[in-house]
Amino acid sequence: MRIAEAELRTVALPLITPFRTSLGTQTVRRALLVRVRGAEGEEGWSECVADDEPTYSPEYLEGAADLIRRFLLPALFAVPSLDPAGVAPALAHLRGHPMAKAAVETAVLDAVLRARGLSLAAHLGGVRSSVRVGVSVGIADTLDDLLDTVDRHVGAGYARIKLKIEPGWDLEPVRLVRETFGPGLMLTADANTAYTPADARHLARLDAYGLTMLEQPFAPDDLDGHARLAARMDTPICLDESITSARAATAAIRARACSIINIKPGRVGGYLESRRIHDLALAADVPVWCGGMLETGLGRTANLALASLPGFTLPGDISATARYYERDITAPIELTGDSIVVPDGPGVGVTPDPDALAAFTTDPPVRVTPAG
Ligand code: SMG
Ligand code: MG
Repeated sequence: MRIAEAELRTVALPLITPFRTSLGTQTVRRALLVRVRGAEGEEGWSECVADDEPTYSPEYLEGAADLIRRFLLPALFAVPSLDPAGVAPALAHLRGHPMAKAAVETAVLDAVLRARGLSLAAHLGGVRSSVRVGVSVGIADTLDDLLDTVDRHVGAGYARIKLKIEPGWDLEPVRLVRETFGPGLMLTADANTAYTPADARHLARLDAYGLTMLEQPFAPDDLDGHARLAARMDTPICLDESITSARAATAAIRARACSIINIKPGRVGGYLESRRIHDLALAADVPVWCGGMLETGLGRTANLALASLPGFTLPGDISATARYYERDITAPIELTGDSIVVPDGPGVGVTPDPDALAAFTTDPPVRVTPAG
């Protein structure tokens, strides 16, 4: 395709309940949406997962919007015949910013696949028509609140519960949830880098609770620290923030810093790089699962396509709409048993609902054309 114009808009969706992690508390999900239109009328949509603040990653929403408008789109306008696989190479001279790049690549993928009548799941090599999913449970005000929340999600059918932890909220909540819900519950913990290797002895006490994994205890660039922890703990270590590319995934596996990988398309620069990480992890016998960034229905639907690949053997952080939002910008995503159906429509398989867009858009959309 040749991109003729693009539109950037920000939506703000109130979360049903505040989401607290070791990085902070979110009550509203602001999301940057990208729409591209091709010279032949092709149209594609995507969502950039950059947050309001650069806490989870160095990227943030306004920065991503600026970068897309000033650098990424102009670089792509200059390509007369743009294939989805050509987007990353055309942007490779611009350093960093995987979330912004992923959003642009995904919009192009959606436009091209829709024009060809092919689903994203089929294009990526998906093998499952529905995927098992879990829910990520934030740090609660009290242990009673935590148990109530977990009980609700277990009752809804989720295949796995992930508890956010931080110093002061770790052994006790994990112990209590394990004791209350029994050994049959698939349980994990995610620290979002809240610990240092000096906490290794403390973290090793989590081994008593049969966690399926401990996610990202240390800083993103501390592969050595994670490798040492992995060597002393029985609980498998999973990396999230550390895995920024296929090359980073290879380095982490070689260093034995993790035995499980969380793949988030935004963090690694898109669905095509996500597939490469999936492929290399599968070859190395490292299970992967699809992470979440509190996406709207648009981003979560695309994640379902990725999670249908064969190496995604663990339930992902792709919950039903009801876990996040009263009203979404797409039709609500529903849980069926412990799974969600992978859409098979062309492209990502959903487009934002115009009424919902009108209701949630915060600023006038910005139109970007080759003329400026
Ligand atoms: O989308 O359900 C979701 C949230 C999943 O916990 C989740 N994401 O580190 O894995 C993670 C976090 C990142 C976002 S919160 C800062
Ligand atoms: Mg994580």
